[in-house]
Amino acid sequence: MLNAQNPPALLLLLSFVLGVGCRDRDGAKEDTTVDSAPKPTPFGRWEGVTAAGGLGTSLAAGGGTRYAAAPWAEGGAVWLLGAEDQLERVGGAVSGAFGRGLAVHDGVLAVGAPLAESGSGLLWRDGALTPGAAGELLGAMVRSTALGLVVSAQGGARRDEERFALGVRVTDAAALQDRLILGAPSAEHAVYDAQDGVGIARLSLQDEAGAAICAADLDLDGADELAVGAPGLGVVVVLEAGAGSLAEGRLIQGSGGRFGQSIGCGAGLLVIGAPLEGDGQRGAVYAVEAGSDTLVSLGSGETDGAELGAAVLVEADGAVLAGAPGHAGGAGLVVQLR
Ligand SMILES: [Ca+2]
Repeated sequence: MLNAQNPPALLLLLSFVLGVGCRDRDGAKEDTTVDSAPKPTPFGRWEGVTAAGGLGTSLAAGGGTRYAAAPWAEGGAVWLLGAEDQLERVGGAVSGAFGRGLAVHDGVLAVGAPLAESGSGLLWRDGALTPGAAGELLGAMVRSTALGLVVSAQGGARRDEERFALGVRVTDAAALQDRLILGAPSAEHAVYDAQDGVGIARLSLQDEAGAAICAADLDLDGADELAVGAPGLGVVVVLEAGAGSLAEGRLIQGSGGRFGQSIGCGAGLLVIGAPLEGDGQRGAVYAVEAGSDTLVSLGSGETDGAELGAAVLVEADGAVLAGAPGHAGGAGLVVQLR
C-alpha cells in the first residue's frame, strides 16, 4: 500500500469505504456535545514545496522546534517549520518515504523511512542510521513516549534493541502509567500491551480502533486515561487504565470522515483529526478540553481533498498543529490552529 501514488489518500479512502455502513457502537457510552462556533483563522501556515510530497503527513515537535515531513515524493523530506511560514530542509541524502515516521525524542529528531533499502526501512537519528532487517519496513511510525522511542517494524515494533513481535501492524504507541501500549487497527484487538501482549477488545470488526492512541489525564482525576481513535466508526474512545474492552470507555462521536484517524494529547487537550470530513474531503480538526465533554471545531481544510487532520500535534504550551497532505494537489500544508 505504501507504493501507491498517493498512499495516504488511497488507504484512507479504502478504509472509509470498508467502514461505511458499520455503526455498531453498542456498549459504549456517548455523552459528547458539539460546539459549532465559527472556525478561527490559522495562527501559522506552511505550504509544501514538493509536488505530491504530502507535507503534513507527519508532525513532530520538541524543545521549541517543530518539524513536518513530506514523505511521498523524491525519497521524502523533513522540514523545520520556521518563523514567518518559512521551511528549512533538514537531513542529508535520503530515500524510501523518509519522514513517514517522525518524532523528537530527548531533544533529538528521529525520522523513519520505511521503504528505504527495498523495504527494510531505516531509522535516522541526528544523522545516524539504524537499518531495518529484510522486509521489516522499519520506521513507518516513530513515536516519542515516556517509556522510550518506539518505532514500528513489520509485525510489531522496536524500542532501541528491544523487539515486540506481536504479529500485527502497529500504527501508534503511548505510555500509560508504566505500560507501553501499541495501537493495531487491523489486528484482533485494538491495542496491545507491548510487554505481555494482552489486548483490549474492539467495538466492532471494522472500527479500526488503534489507528491512533495517546495517554493523558482527560478527566482531571490525577490518573492518565488512554484515548483510542477508531476512524472506521468515526469515534474516539477514552478508557481508564486496566480496562479490557473499548466498550467500557467514554465515546467521543465525530461526524464521520475518518474522525479519530489521528489524535494528540497534551496541555490539557485531546485533539482529533477527521481528514476525510466533508463532501470534498477537506478534513477537519477538533479538540476536547480535559474535564469537558464538548467537542470544539478548530478548523477545516481550505480546499477539496486537503485532508486536514491526517496528522495532528499538541505542543506543551497548547499550540495545535495539523497537517493537510492533500492540499494543493498533494504538495501539502501545515497549519497552526491554536
Ligand atoms: Ca484521569
